[in-house]
Amino acid sequence: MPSEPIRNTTARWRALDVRHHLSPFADYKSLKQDEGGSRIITQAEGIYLTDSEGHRLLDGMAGLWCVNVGYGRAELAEAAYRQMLELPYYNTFFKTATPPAVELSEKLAEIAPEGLNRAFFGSSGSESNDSVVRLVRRYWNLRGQPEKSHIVSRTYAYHGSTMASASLGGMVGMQEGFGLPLPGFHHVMPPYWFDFAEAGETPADFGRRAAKAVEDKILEIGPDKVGAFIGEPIQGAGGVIIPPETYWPEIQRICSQYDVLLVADEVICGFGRTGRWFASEAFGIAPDLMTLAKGITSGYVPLSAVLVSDKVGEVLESGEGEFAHGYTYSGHPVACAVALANIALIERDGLVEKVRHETGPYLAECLQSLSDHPLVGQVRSFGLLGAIELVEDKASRKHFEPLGRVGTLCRDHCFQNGLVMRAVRDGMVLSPPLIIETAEIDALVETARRCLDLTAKDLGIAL
Ligand code: PXG
Repeated sequence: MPSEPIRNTTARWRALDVRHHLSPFADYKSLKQDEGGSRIITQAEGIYLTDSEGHRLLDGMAGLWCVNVGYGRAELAEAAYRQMLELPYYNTFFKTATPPAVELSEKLAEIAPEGLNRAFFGSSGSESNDSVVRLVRRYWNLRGQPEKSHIVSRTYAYHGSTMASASLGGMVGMQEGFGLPLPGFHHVMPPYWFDFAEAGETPADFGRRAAKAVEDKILEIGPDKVGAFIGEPIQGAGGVIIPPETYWPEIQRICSQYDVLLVADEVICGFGRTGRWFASEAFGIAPDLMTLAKGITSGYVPLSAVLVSDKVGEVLESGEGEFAHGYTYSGHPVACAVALANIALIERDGLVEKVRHETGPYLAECLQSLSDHPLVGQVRSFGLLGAIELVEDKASRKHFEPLGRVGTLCRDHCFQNGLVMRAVRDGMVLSPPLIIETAEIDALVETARRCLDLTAKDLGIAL
């Protein structure tokens, strides 16, 4: 008797997930025992995901802040296919390179802010931030100041999940129990007015105080020991923390004054997310190093880069000996070919301008309409990055206790109602694909309001 064919069913996939698959950032006990495995996503088109049971979800997070051109773009699949037939792999070690790697380096130099003319490739934001640590140390070694190896970062920063990039990051949960941060990594308060400002402190004053925390830290460690400051122009995974206008100009001044390299982590902010090619342009930041990933290929294949300024590049190129660092897949030809096709799509469809002039302002306006909701303490957005803070008391900006519970309630309602919106503590965060249309933003915000109502109902709050 022929054996029963293996059927691809939800039950089978979930069973395999429980038995064999360890997901990142998961509570294995509860995922495997209580929930019976992960929700299985099988398809996607435009801004919508489909799960294995046929439910359709509006992806308000563009995957993990990365699917900038939306799902199902044949141009990217074709670019990968063509490159795989032509040259699926060759490395960029030992004095070799490939056309896609050098063509992409040039294209990035063209679209990046002034003076960032060189690229060092990796396959993830974490890898590229490890490369940042190496580049900072190499630079100061070549400058004859090897003791300038310390790096200053911020609480709630997310720079990746390797040992070095999680040390750069400011997520305590990723450090405790793992012997992190490694020595030489320091953290100061983020420019997060909503949670960190004192009563009556204006955003402008607070922005200056948050920048001064960086200066104080540099002075505490000693400017002769601090090699770099790293920051996301807008902190993404930390909760879409948009700094006051006074913050970045002060950071720029402080870094110049103490001869500290300024690193902009644009892994989330880059490739049109903020209505500029890079958020550094919007905030007037002139970085010495810039980390890119995610939107560089719209997440279709893994790729990342560190863009290196002329100032740093000239020192690297004038020093004796090799830079002993790199990855098998640095400058992977297929990934670079997909990145080139992705950038061409962003240009052809005018997505940067669309976010800046049309959908960014429209999202801001629609989010504003949620401010009257009893749970909403603040809405904020910049381009297509948005956040809705849920609070117990609007006037004092007091959060519910324990922090994170209400955000999770709201997120679960969103999922049940066809919307992917993440919770960071009790902030609901949004980062939809850049192809989203205004009518789809209406649908997104309408669902969000419905889910806020359901959350309020759970909490016994009258509407
Ligand atoms: N820098 C920034 C600013 C990021 O947001 C990384 C570096 C690391 O990139 P890789 O490719 O190594 O993951 C990130 C990644 C979340 C979430 O839950 C955010 C990220 C990754 C996973 C989850 O918000 N950001």
